[in-house]
Amino acid sequence: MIHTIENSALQVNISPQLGRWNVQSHLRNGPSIDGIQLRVNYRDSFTHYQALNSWPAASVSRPESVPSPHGPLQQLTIHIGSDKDALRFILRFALSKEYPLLLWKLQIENRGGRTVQIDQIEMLTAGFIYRQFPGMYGKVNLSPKSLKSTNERSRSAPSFQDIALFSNGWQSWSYTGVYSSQERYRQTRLGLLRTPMTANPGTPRPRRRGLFGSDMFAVLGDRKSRNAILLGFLSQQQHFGSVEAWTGSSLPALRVIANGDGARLEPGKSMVTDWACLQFLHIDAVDPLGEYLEAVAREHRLAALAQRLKDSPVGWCSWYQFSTEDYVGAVTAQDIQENLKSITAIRSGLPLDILQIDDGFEGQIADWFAFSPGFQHGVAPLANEINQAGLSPGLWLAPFIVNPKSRLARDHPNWLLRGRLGRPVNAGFNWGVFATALDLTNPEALGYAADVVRVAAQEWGFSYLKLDFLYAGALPGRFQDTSKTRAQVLRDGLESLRLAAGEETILLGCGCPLGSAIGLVDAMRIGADTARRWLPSYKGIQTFFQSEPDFPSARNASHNALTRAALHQHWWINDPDCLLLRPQTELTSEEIQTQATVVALTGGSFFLSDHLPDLPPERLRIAEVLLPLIGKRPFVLDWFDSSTPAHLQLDLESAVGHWHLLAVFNWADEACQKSVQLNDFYLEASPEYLAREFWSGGTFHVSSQEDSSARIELGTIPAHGCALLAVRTFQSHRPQYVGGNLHISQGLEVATWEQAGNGLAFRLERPGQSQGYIDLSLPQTPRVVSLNQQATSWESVGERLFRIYVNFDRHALIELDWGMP
Ligand code: 9PG
Repeated sequence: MIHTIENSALQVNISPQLGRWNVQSHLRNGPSIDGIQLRVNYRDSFTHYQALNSWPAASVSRPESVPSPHGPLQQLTIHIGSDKDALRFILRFALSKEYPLLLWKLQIENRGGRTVQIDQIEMLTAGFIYRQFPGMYGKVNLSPKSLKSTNERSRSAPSFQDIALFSNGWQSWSYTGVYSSQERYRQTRLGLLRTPMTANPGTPRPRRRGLFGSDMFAVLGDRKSRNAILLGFLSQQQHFGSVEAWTGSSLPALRVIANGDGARLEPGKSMVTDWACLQFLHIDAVDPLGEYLEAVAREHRLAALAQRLKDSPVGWCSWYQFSTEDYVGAVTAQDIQENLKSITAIRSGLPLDILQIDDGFEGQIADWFAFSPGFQHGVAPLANEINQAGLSPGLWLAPFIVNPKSRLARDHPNWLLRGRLGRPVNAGFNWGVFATALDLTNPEALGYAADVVRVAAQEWGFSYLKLDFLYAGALPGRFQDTSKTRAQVLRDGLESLRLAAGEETILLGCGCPLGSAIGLVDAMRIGADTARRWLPSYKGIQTFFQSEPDFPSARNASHNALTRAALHQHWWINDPDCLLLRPQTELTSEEIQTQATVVALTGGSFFLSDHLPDLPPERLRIAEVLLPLIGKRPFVLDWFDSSTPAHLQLDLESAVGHWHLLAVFNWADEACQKSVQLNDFYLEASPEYLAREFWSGGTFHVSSQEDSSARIELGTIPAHGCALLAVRTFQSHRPQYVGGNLHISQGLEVATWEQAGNGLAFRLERPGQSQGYIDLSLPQTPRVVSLNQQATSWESVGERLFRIYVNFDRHALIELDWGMP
């Protein structure tokens, strides 16, 4: 007998006799997956077992409605015994009426007399990944069957060249992006120096072309039909989730795995997975991952949590100025004080809110209550000074990682997580050593980590904490509590840190497995560190390091800021890492403009990290034009088509009406002719557009009358450069704001806009002192132009285009008229 549940988006058919199920989209030509299997790999002290290849003695209960954070779910429950009847499995499928997702979870009960260890729970296997799979294989159908019946043979042949996978990286720094079927999964070449940091040990790391891993969720899609399947988990509270996908032939394959980590399940005990989740989606939907990301947010009850942070944080961080080439902190209290002084001095033009002290103040990583020689009096007096200056003090801490040379390692050897041979685990090579980690299931060790956070927030007075190297709380090892999965250990650890910090403290997660921190942190680093160079290097050597996918570099930081832009404001505020502006780095001015554009258009937090007393005014200006932050999540138009997205769109609105910011990036290592094809973006139809490029100031009239593919020729864009256009529908008979150099949005600075007859009056608003110009399109040449009732200079800069020079403090009222009185 086949059991069916369905909602408006999809239908699930379950065959307990076969131990298989399938799921299909209700859309005509929509995708489907057939012959799906589940599998549980477990062991006792003697033998490895595999369960659920068949479902012996399955009994299916009638669908029932159960309440959930996603509204009522229609749930189907299947009880399955194991071959030896020692383990019992309860499989639940659930559908919501409102949301297009399928959810399922598996509960495992140990009814036998022996403890078992759960290694891997395959929540879904379909299609052929490895030859050694026994039995029949399911099938993943991405492209519509019905296309085959049309005459267009060429279009109907589902070519594997068009299949691609969006893969999410393990933690903050880990590479995230889309792979085409001809590529290989990007991995570090530095082996055990780095894998403990940036890869989940339970996520497959295949080397074969077309075969990829992903963490927590992944999207398999067809670039031609634009159909895609999202698979993943709604939370990472019970298990870390991994996806493996094969794209190298016309029959793709998928596996969704909950990492069991060998956690022990004692007789009489049971465990349950997080919800696994499947969604059929359209690659070109406005917010393609939005349904899934919001379901994850609901699962963590994010809406109900206190909203500490509405606006993205703005501040200064000490790391990228005061660290050495080999990533060691070399900052002093005096450096902090000098920069505090500068921040206060330049505040009227550049309002920074947070001064965050990074790595280098502590006596040693793990010895958080001892201080380096540069911080004789600790950091509490600095927190006080920063507070006195009207800023929020921020502090970096890495509460789960341990330097083996620390006092803590010496004094509390039993707090360290150890591997099979009894040696402290490898947490990756950093600070010139192989770091190690705390065993967070040891209550004293976790108590210490939480106390560090409590003292920093509650006693020293830091209201913003950057909690770093958090992956160290999820390394594999022999935990004191052997019943816990690594996901449970990290989630519990992070919950303790949030509790210790208090609800009021702003927490930034960094080096953190993403899913574990949802609902616990306010902001999250979503990419590799930036650096003083475009490409990764170490101690000045670039050759071995430049292809490292998640090593500190401006390129790697910008890449993930784009590929993970979708998470912003769904799960937290994205942190794209600092923007380095000083001329003393190896970054070109185009690379800096590109990074500034990425940071501004992806909406996340904004931190500077230069020694401010030495920063030239023209560099400071780049920061000024980003404030106030726009804060919005953009459309990443080619998120599924380019490994590093090159097309961003942000729709904005102010007193001047609505307009579009379009960014085009040249990620190539050489200069390149670029043009903007307006119909690549989501614009309203119009016979003519008016566009202004922010960094060069060039203006363009683009007509689409004769040629439906309206195009802007941008000329040559240098290597790693970009163009940022503000595009507006042109209205020849009315005055129009075209843009200017006051703010990167080219329009949010306009607070009011009134036109009457041949006159125009509008107000500009900026955080402090502003000097620059704005460009207007006017039906005729103006007669007089005034700024706050004083005449101001202006000039004609093109056909009906006029540039008005402005210099004002916070508010400017611009008045002008044209033509006959
Ligand atoms: C302080 C730094 C800064 C930085 C954090 C984190 O791959 N790596 O070797 C690697 C080294 C350092 C690192 C990230 C990765 O930096 O992201 O902002 O706080 O720690 O030590």
